[in-house]
Amino acid sequence: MTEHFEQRLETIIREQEQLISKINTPLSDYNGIVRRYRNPVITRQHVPVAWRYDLDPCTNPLCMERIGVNTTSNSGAIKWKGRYLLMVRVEGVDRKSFFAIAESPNGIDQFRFWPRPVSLPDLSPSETNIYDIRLTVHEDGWIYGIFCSERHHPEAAPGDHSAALAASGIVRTRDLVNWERLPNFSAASQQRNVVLHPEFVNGKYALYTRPQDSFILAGNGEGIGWALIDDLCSPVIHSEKIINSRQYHTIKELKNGEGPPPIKTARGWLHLAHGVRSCASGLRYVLYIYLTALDDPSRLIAEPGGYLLAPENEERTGDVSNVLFSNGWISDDDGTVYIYYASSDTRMHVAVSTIDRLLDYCLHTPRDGFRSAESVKRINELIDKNNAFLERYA
Ligand code: M1P
Repeated sequence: MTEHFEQRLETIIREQEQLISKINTPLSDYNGIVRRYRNPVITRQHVPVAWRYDLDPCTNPLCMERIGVNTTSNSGAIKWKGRYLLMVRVEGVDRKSFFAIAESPNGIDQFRFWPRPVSLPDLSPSETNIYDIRLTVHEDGWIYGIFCSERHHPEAAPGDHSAALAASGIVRTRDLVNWERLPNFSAASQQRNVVLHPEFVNGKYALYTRPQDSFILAGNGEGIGWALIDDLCSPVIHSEKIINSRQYHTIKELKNGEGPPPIKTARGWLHLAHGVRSCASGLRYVLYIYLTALDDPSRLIAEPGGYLLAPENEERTGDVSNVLFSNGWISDDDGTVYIYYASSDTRMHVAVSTIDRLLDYCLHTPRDGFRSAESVKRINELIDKNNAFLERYA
């Protein structure tokens, strides 16, 4: 080995180890609902050196990176054998995404990738890109992963190399190592952000869907949909009803999409979703929460106005700026909720809350009044209540 090669490799490995073992700390800025952490939990610098570098000094004497990684973002999440696992969307510099699992002992730092990326069964040569997996531990005993399966639009005009079609792919596993691929969902429209509900509903598999007219825009797709299907081995979405709508002048006026599978709580199914609006700087993605009924997960019972989390500080810039996106959270036995979110399609973060706090937020934050006058009315009501309280105890 040349001295240069040896030194450089030693530096690369040492710096990566320092990054992985760095302790994460909560930020002091806290609204009582959800607490952010200082460091991203996974970045492209976390991706194993052996996936990127040829470690043989004879074939890589200058110790250069051979396979570059662009981003590590939108990750599914699961607690598995006492460890916190993220199934990360890793995107190469060639723009192709794939999945790779990283695990942490505590959910907030020390995420380390498993030795190899996930190799999913390859269904069709036309499938160009896969991303945004949601992991559902289903009561049928399988762990399912539903993800976006993208291909070039078969009817794209000559010379149009951008038109794409989004469908939803399904895999299932019992050990997170061996994956069985099922046929992609068949549906009337393009579909992204399809999420499997963890329990049977009326004896059927239940899905959160996101009908969309085109690859980017929801168009006439009015929001997050709900569909029941008999069989995931020949999965056909026959009909959908909208359970969480888009609305003018809200955080989700352009489109919205279900995040991770909902969490079952004593007060209802707790959902995390993303809402998108259009502005001068492009599309702005924020995260919001809503609650549906335990006896009917498609019935909305509470939805606070506005967002839970929006891009802040360094989160605002990246590969696709002004975006927060989440497709994974973990609810621990003690009630702690780890919300894993990507900022600007570039890096993964964690924000921590509890079931009690999220329910309190959901049930006691005013709903969106849809008009400025309503917003002022709500603030005045709170001021009146506070004044009455303060007078009573003065
Ligand atoms: O770039 C922001 C997001 O854009 C898409 O979101 P949606 O599914 O709501 O259209 C996805 O490509 C997502 O991966 C990405 O983070």
